[in-house]
Amino acid sequence: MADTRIGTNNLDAFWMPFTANRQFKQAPRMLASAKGMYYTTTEGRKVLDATAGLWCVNAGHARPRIVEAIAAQAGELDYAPAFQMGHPKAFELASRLVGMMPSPLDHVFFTNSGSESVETALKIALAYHRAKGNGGKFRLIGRERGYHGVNFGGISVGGIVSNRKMFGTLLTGVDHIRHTHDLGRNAFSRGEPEHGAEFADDLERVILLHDPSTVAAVIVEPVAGSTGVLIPPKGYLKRLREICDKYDVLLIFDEVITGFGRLGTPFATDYFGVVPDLVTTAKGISNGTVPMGAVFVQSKIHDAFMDGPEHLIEFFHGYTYSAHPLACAAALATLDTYMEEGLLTKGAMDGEDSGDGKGLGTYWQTALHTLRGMPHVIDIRNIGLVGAIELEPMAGAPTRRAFAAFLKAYEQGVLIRTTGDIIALSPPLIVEEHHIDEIVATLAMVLMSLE
Ligand code: PXG
Repeated sequence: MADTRIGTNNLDAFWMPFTANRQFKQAPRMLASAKGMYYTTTEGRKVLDATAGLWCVNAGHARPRIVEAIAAQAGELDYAPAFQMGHPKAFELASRLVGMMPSPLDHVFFTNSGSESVETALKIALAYHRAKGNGGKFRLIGRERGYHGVNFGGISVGGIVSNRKMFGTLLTGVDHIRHTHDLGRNAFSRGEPEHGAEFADDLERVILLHDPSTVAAVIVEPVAGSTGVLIPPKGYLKRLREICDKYDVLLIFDEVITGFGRLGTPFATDYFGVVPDLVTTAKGISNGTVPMGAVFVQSKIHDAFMDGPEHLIEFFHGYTYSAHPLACAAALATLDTYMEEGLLTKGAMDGEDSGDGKGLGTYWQTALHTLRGMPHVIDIRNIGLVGAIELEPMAGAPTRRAFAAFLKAYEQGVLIRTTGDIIALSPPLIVEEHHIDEIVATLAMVLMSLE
């Protein structure tokens, strides 16, 4: 048995999430602290964070305003019951959040994670149709290669085989539309790919297959993150919206990753000019500090519940920690930081940024695409401050090449994410040109050294 002890820590006790536990415990990668764009490991090594933690630390690490807000809140009001009681910061945060969304998305329901936001949105969608007298609309539609967290609703509508196959029958009444990844036509696209708007027609096919009277909602990530940054073809999301309108099917955007500036706009709904009926968020809402999620809901949906006697609960759903005071304080300070520093448009292309007119998106795009032609690279794609480098899988050993890249990059002082044989990049939005240069130079070195 490998010695899995570090100091007095027995590494065996912690069953780590989504981790190759045995590999990790043979050579642990331990982070001790973080500041701005960098982590520091327990060995004292600095590692550039090219993943914003797990797509969540959009304003960079240990931002003083956020740290202070959390500390002060813990001393002032540590907890307030979430049901039948309130506290002012929850209402302040909700008002500020809906102010950032297009107008019919006028209400938010608070959760503690992306997974909980997804469950919440699916339940609202089903209950809405029932409240409108359309209880026969019970089907939920997801998409291949979709990731919507790990709870039962989320894995049911999710389209990742390994996240589903071990867990039995899942939700019934769920179907999936096809994904939009098409390297044959769209490899090395910059921003939205040209080809594939017609993939949206698969939604119409599935709705008609089951009959529209049985279909409640469809959920998609505007840009699929976890399965390797799959950017929607031009016109695709607009077409999904039209099909949903035609058949009275709710459109849910899962913006857990795309929300809060990742695409160079506050939300993906801004980027693509498509307004969904519900929007799920988490991660960047509190800069990854205190767990939090929020589901944005259109007024027509919210108002459908506000019926019946006023002393009765309208929606039987919620969490002990919905709108937790620490999370609210963290989120308010996070929004202040985003606004003051113009971070939500930092990933825009040159000339599109509302601040100094110089978005970093163009620099990011140009820098990433210099890796074209490097060994094993079969695609590079980017949008806002997200990028992906897809590698040719090793014959007979899928994922192995990308995992080797992850380990090498970490040794070389850059933290990246890999999924399948795809390297995904999503630096904090405070990233500067010299950090981008460092990420790209390290990746070039790593790619050259891969088997
Ligand atoms: N929806 C989407 C679109 C997500 O990306 C979730 C829901 C679930 O959120 P929680 O907070 O329950 O984890 C996510 C989470 C990765 C990676 O590296 C992505 C996520 C989480 C961890 C790693 O791609 N996305």
